[in-house]
Order: sequence, then structure tokens, then C-alpha cells
Amino acid sequence: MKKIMLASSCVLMLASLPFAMGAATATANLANGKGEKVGTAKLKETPKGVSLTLDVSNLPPGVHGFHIHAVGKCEAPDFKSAGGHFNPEGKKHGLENPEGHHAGDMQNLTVDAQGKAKVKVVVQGVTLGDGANSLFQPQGTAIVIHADPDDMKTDPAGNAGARIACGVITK
Ligand SMILES: [Cu+2]
Ligand SMILES: [Zn+2]
Repeated sequence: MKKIMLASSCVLMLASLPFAMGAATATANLANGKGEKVGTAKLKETPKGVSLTLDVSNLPPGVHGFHIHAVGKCEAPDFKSAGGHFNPEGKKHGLENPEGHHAGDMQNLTVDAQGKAKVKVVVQGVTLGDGANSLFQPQGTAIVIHADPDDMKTDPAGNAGARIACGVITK
């Protein structure tokens, strides 16, 4: 009897370990096509999804598509290595698409006249934990900023144009 109690208290301790250690977090350092650093994203697991705080500068002013892509590889200058949008559920592109959306789809990013943007978004349907929707896939994931706005409905990428900045999401 004593042995069983000991064993079960061990399991309890292990189960509560992630909470004791605090919520899972991640970081992405974004660079442009010339390899120059343009900013950072900080990610944190929350009950509503993964919160993402992006702080970037030296980008062209205007509205830009902004997504989580399915491969954690940012090879300049075109960043095609980052693959398509993170889409573990096999949906179509776009927050406004009835057949959407990709888990990695997010609202457009507005860069101010000084070339800066600072936003905080909560990305629902992804996690920093385990499973198919985890941003820590074996092949990794990456944050990508595009040259043009995302129209939020055209599959597969919202007509957002060239990839102008990329950062691999890392623990
Ligand atoms: Cu993208
Ligand atoms: Zn998409």
C-alpha cells in the first residue's frame, strides 16, 4: 500500500512540473533578405492559444501579410525554404475563407512610416506543447512577413507577394 501511494505521488509531481516551471515560451529572430536583423518575436503558451509579440524595424512602411510557415528554415534572400503556411488540419488559406483557415494565418501587419511595427496577437489553434498543432514540429516552424497585404481569402497564400523577412521559431 505504501509503495502504491509513493508511486502515485510521483506521477502527480511529474504532472504538475510544467506548471511549476511556468508556461512554455519561444523566440524568433527575424532577418530580411540581406541577412540583416529586423526584429524579434516572443511567443508564450496561454489558455486561449499562443500569444505572439512582434517588435520589428527597418521594414517598408505599409500593410504586410504575416504568417507562421510550416518549415523552420529561413534561407535568404527569398525564404522559400520556410515552405507553405502552417496547416496541420489541411484547411484552405484565409481568416475570411469559409474553408479556412490555416493554423498559421494571422491578421496583416501594419508597419508605420518609420518602418516599425509592434503588435501582440493570440494565435488560436496552435500550441507550444505536443501534437500536430505544435509550433515545435520536427521540421520546425517560422514566422514570415510578406511584401504585400494578405487578402485573407485567396488560397494558398492570400496573394501576399514576396517574403521579405523570416525568423525560425525556437525554444
Ligand atoms: Cu507567409
Ligand atoms: Zn494561410
